[in-house]
Amino acid sequence: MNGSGIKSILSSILIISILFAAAGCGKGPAAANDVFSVEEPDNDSTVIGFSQLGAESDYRSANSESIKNVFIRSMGYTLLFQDGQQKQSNQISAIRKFIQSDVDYILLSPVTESGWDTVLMEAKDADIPVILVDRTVEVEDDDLYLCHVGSDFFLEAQKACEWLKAYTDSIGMESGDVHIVDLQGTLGSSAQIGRTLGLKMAAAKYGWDVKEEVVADFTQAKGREVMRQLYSKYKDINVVYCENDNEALGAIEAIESAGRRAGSDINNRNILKRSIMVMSFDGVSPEAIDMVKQDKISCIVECNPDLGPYVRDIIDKYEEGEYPPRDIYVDEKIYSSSDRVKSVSVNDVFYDVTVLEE
Ligand code: GZL
Repeated sequence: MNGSGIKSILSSILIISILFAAAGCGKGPAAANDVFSVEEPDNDSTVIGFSQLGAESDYRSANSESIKNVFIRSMGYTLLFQDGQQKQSNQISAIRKFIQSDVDYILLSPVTESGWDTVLMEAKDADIPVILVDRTVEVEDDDLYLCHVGSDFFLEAQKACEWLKAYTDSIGMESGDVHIVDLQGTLGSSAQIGRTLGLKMAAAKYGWDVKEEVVADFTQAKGREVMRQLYSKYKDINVVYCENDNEALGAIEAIESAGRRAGSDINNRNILKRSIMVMSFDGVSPEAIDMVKQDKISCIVECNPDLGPYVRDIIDKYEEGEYPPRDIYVDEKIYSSSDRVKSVSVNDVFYDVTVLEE
């Protein structure tokens, strides 16, 4: 690291310590809402600034841990971590501080897709490569980031909907009898955009009745609140499409507090025994996985949070002059409580279904 690099590290430590103190941190273990937390920097290390969008879900916590686990001092890195607390303004100010600190790379997990052109142009002008982690952005100039590594959210939705189609066919249920509500993730996030669009297109193709889409923000509390409202409004709901596991756990609470059962038996002739199906995405929360084993969640399409190794591989190769592909998508499974659907096909590619049993 040259002299200016050492100077910028020292300035970043100064910035971080000021912020650390301002956030009331530095007293005991780091608080969950630290704006900055940093491992002791080493002047010869590669400095990574990571703007994480928040800590709203089990996926998010696992995703943050995955990045923190790979960019460690013993491996030659210094990680500056910022929890944006679901606010784009926090993420933009963090990116600007990373630029002032002259970091070597910026990682961004953007809370929503739009509004990044200006700050990413500032990073480009500072000659700092930006890697999009998990979600992606919608920008005028695709040259504003090096690459995106994460999930194909539209494909995730296609897998979920093909599973639902195959499952309802297997129990002899007519498409017109499928009445769905969509508990959406954070509005404008690429995960929400892809998962909502996938359901819309499948419903149009198969003739399902999507009664309403309501934002549930990827959280359990909001999932519970929204499901309560929707159940009081529509008594014929038989499928709840949750755009992540935390919402699904909340929806199950609401279903059960209404005296109904969450499960796959949605076509039982005895209305008193008929279940309401809950579908979801992620497969990170152990509680959600357990709900599949209990047949309270019928299908989870995995959303793989373990992106740290992929990002480090991108950086290590880029340091050697190798440019990454534009988009790097991670492999993801499909979990189900039912063995009725063995696999699903999307665009002539087959994806196996993993049955989870108690
Ligand atoms: C998807 C990720 C989503 C998860 C949610 O990659 O952005 O955000 O599905 C999380 O759990 O809140």
